[in-house]
Amino acid sequence: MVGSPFPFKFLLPNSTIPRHRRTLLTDEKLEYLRAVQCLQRLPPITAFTEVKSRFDDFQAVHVNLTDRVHLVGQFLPWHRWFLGVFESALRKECGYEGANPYWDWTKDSKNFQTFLESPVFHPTLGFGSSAIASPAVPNPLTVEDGPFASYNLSYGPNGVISNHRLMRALNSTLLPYLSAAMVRNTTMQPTYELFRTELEGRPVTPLIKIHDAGHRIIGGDMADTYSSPGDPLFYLHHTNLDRIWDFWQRVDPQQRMYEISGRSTVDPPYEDVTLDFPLDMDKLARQVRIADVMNIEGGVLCYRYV
Ligand SMILES: [Cu+2]
Repeated sequence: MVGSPFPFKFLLPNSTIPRHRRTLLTDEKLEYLRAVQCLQRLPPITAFTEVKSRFDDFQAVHVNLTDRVHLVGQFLPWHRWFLGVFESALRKECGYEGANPYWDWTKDSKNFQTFLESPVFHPTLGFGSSAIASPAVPNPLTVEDGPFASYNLSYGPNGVISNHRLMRALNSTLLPYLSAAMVRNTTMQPTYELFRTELEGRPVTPLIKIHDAGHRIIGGDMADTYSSPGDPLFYLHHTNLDRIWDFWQRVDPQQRMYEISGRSTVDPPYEDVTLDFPLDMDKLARQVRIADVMNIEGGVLCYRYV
């Protein structure tokens, strides 16, 4: 395996993983993929229409809360808590002992060939093929291999009920937006307000940024704002965004572990989020406040990125 994509973060307690290692071992990859497949077999705890597994629970809650947690100040804290709850389900219900892995796509974005060769698309040690469209076979394409190829998703684009298998449609034109320079441009922003808008992308910004580029470059289910958690790659991409936020926070922890801003709703009347703002997870988990997830090593979370 080249470079260090598909690396990981680890939990502080009882961790035996050496600090310097940045890439998951084969066993650890298989163990993560097994745990996600396990969630796809467990019965749901939410009551949304057509939800048939614990994996679908997360997609359905995301679909239902999408309009409240994107394009707003709570975008990053809400997704951090969502990832924490997902990881907790993997650990408590599926015996997973690791943490959410992240996908550092800067290691793969040199050109389209290196991108297609990314370990995340590996048919047995990754998330299955990239499904590249051609003039003869238009987008999006069904992912035909890998651990998630046979799973039947219940929600499709716009969160509409749609029974289908996982779809992707790789788009090479977005590669430049996933460069190390784009990440640097995000982390150099001096305020949370500038940072969060620089990260999230369209339609908060007129141009594509790292968040929307990561969704759109995969295409298919992953490209839809509502139903994207139907593609397990959602969790790797968002964990990486969470890592970038954590990196930005640690540049000036005294200030940035407490710095939050942005309107709390997409439509007026506008109100700015504060550290007291509640993060709703429906039936997936209890409601916490933004303050509870500002520090990944404290509050209701306990992990660190390596
Ligand atoms: Cu989202």
